Amino acid sequence: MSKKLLYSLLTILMLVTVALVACSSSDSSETASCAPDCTYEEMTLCYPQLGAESDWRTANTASIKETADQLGAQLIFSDAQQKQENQISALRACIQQDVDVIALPPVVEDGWDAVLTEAKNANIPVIIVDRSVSADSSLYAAHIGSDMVLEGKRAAAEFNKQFPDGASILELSGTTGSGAAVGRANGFREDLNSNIEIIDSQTGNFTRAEALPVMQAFLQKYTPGEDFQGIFIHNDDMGIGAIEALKAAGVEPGDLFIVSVDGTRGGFQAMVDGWFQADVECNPLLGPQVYEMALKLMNGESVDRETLTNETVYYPDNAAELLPSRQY
Ligand code: GYE
Repeated sequence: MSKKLLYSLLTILMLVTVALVACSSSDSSETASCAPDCTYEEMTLCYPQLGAESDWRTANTASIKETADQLGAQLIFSDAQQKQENQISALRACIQQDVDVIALPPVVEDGWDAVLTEAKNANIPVIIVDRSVSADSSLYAAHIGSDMVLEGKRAAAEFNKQFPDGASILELSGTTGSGAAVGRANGFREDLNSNIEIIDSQTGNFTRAEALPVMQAFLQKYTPGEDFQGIFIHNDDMGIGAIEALKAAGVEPGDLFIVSVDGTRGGFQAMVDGWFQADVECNPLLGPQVYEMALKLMNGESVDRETLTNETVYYPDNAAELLPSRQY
């Protein structure tokens, strides 16, 4: 065999190998081996929960766990204690275990590109749940959650109605950099009348424990009624922490116009007690939607890229009546 022929044969062999490798990687699409007839019993879903910071979160965790039990799906659950690095480690562990689908409630918006790329390269579809991410949308399959900007707008509408002649207000915001806090703050500012001024805004990290000292510090600086007439609070748990500080300072229910977000039982109780004048709903019961979409992804079916939860605003007038039937 001539040298030339040998080289040609070797080149052809190399090209064929490259083509085969390329084919096999694009062939192993995102569908599971049971597709298109996968059942919930064949599903392992990974849910690296962001924490246990609020009643909303507790209800979300319960919904994810209960739905897995009802459907007979396997769930790999973890609690990142509000730390992104813990969530990323949990995600990597799930990728290593080759789960079928990952559903990720991201603690903050930024910083997910690397691990989402790893999941994509491992052909594991990711559903972003609850809060949003800033990563390119090609790195995940879909998002299921609330419209946080709309929630902020709904809160602004309450202040606009209450203070047609203007007011000064405070804001107790959620976790810095989280989709929930960013969306609510932006929506609120977009729709708030220009004669209503937000004189100060601090984070209480969505927890009762952290909101209490933040409210105490506000009360050191500003006199309720005189310096500010209302407070926008990004979730009910922080609202409950703030109420403790307000009570201790001698503030009475109704002295301030307070609007919160979530619509938990605690929020409803705060309306019954006269502390909150409105509670913007944010529904945590996302389990059924998450598993339904996960199964479609396993089966290679197409899914909606964005699924927003239908929500409303609750008021004190029927809070007592609704409280017993609240699920969270
Ligand atoms: O409002 C708050 C929780 O991301 C929508 O997180 C969620 C928020 C919710 O801690 O209570």
